[in-house]
Amino acid sequence: MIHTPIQLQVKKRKRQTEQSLQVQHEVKFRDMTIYLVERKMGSSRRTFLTNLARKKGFYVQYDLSNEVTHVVAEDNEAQELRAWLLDHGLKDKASVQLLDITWFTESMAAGRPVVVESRHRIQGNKDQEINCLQRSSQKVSQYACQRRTTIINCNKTFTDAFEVLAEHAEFNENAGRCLAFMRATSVLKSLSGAVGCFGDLEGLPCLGDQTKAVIEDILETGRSFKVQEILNDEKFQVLKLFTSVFGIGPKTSEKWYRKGLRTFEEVHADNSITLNKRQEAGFRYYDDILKGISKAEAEALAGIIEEAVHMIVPDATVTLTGGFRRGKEFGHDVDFILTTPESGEEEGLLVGVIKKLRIKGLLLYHELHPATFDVTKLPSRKFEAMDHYPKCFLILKLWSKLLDDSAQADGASQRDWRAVRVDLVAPPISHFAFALLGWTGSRQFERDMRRFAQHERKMLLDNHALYDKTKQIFLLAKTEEDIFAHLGLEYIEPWERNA
Ligand code: DCT
Ligand code: MG
Repeated sequence: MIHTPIQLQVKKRKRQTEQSLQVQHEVKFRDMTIYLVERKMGSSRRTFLTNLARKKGFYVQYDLSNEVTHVVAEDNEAQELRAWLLDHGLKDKASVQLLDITWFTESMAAGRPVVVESRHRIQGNKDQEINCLQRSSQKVSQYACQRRTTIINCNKTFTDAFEVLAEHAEFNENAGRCLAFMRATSVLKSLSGAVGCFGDLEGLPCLGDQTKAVIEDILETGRSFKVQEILNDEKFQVLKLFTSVFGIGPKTSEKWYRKGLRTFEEVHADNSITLNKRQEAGFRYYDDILKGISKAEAEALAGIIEEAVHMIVPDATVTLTGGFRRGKEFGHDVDFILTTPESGEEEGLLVGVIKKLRIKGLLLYHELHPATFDVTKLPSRKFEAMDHYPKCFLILKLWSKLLDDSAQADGASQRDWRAVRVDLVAPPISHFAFALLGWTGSRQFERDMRRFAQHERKMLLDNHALYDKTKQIFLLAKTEEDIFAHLGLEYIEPWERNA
């Protein structure tokens, strides 16, 4: 059958309407937008796969917009596919991943996006691939707040190594070296593909000679000798063990190491050591806290906190922040921001919530830090300083029965609950946007946003406010978008802030 142009238009419109009328499924994986290439796949298979992915919580688009992050094709040769995509309006080729259908089917089977491996990529000849990564690297900003970093890290081999080096530098109180490795980690995490050869690093910011030497080692031998040496070092292992306890930082760990202590048993047996309340709780719930918290557990906790909050202030709001707001599947704690419609009720709310949690038998440990808020001292120049909002650090009892997955129950100890770390912070409602931005993190993203504000805009940003030094005024913000706009930055979604 031959279609006239008008028939074709009608058919196209009909198809678009059909697509827009489809059942709306909840999007679980917000940090990626998939586009399935119809070329060679055929329209009915494409529709089938689209529906399947949407049902599983993936966001699939029919149009090749700038939002697309993952292009999936079947039986397409690399060069032909690239030409076809350019022809169909793909603009920012460097930031999308070109993936074979195997990545898609594996992700459907797993019920979540599987990590992109090089076997999933649709690759032309090697030279083209290298050039492709180089071209994208020229645009990489030195500031994390100008990069989009999802939880998908294509360069884990390198970033794991850098994280060891950063921690080692921190233990040795070498803050500059620590920051250098953290910045390099953050740049590599933002790349849409894996670094495959030394040439790929050209044009990338924040990579010094030392970081490049580590990458070169890994590229050549699959590992870094320096990192291996640190991992095998007794002192590093002991400091890592001690700092893994809630309440014990590098300074205390170093002190204990110098005393000759190497194990928890030795710490407990040493009569000259008096643990503070936080450290006691850290040891008591060590195994539980070390395990980390899943997204399902974070959601269950949100319900518990909301219930307690609403018993004190019925119209208060509870907002999940920290790593979970950035789309992470696991975290070491759960961070919530509480706000009340009336400024001034914040601290009372925290006290009340702690009381309710205690009555319910859920409070295992609490530490309340009252507000040290002094408006005349704003904005703070101490970028790394704790903010001044009232907050509390808690360890709560999470009943296994609250979770759908009974496998979450602590089988080993036969307990039907586990201890989890929760942070609550309660800024005045007028400061909500700044607190939300600050507590969403990541730490590197926040650091770079403050650095960008100061060096590029002559502004001071912290968890409380944004100050324009040239105009000598505070810039008000109701939303995070307002803050990005004041700074002249493109908005970066929370799930793109995993720097
Ligand atoms: N933060 C802050 N001031 C603090 C502590 C934290 O502004 N005194 C910010 C930085 C990141 C965010 O709050 C959450 O902190 P964490 O819970 O330590 O980090 P996370 O990104 O949530 O990671 P994790 O999954 O390990 O909890
Ligand atoms: Mg957290």
